[in-house]
Amino acid sequence: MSLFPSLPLLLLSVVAASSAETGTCEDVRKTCPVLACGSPGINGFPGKDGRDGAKGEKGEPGQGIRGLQGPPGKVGPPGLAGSPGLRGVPGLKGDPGTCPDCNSDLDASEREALKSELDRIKKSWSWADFSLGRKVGNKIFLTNGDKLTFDGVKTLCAQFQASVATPRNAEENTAIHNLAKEEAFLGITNERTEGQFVDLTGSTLTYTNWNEGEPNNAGSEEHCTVLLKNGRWNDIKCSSSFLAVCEFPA
Ligand code: MMA
Ligand code: CA
Repeated sequence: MSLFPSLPLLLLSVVAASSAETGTCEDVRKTCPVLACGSPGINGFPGKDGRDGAKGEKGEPGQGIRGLQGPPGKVGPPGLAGSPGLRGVPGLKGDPGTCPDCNSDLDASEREALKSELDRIKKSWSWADFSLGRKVGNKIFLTNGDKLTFDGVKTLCAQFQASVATPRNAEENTAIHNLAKEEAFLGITNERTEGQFVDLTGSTLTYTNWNEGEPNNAGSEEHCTVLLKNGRWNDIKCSSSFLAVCEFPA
């Protein structure tokens, strides 16, 4: 037998080698002539749905029309107070007042006469250094020489639209001291609150000149004040009688 295969067998080998790559029925039949080729089958049903894919990236904003504006927010806290406004225009002039006790029936010449008489009296007090009176600042201290209880002095002074002498400083205290040659009541009491001496308007004193050891409320019944002969003060019984000194506006 020859060393080389026959030519037809060699060709068949070459065809068989190439048919393995294409795989049609025709090709297969060439390698296996026993097989008969039929018409192609119809397509099978689609396979089941695959798994969900990975989530996609966020899309671009939509192009729809903008929604309506929301309602206003809550009211905020009150702001700081503003600076004061400008001064208003002055009001209208008021109606004339009534004055039942002021001699409105005086004619012009009578009023003028009264005014000059008052000026004359004021002027005389301004230089006066009488034994019965002393002027200090805008006050005149006067005495009529009477010795009265504290209530008696208050009543006397009130009759002249005056008040009981009340020294507000050392100068006034000296003026009363020079006027009074004996102990004189001052307009200073603690009748309302023991331990608290006040003036006759109830105001706290801003000037005092108590004698040594005073006020001592001796016998628990000293609620009035006298100016002693040494010019200092002593608390004393209101029912005792001392010199009456009044003070007048000048
Ligand atoms: C003493 C002294 C005073 C007191 C009087 C009362 C003479 O002074 O005790 O404080 O007010 O007595 O007479
Ligand atoms: Ca006393």
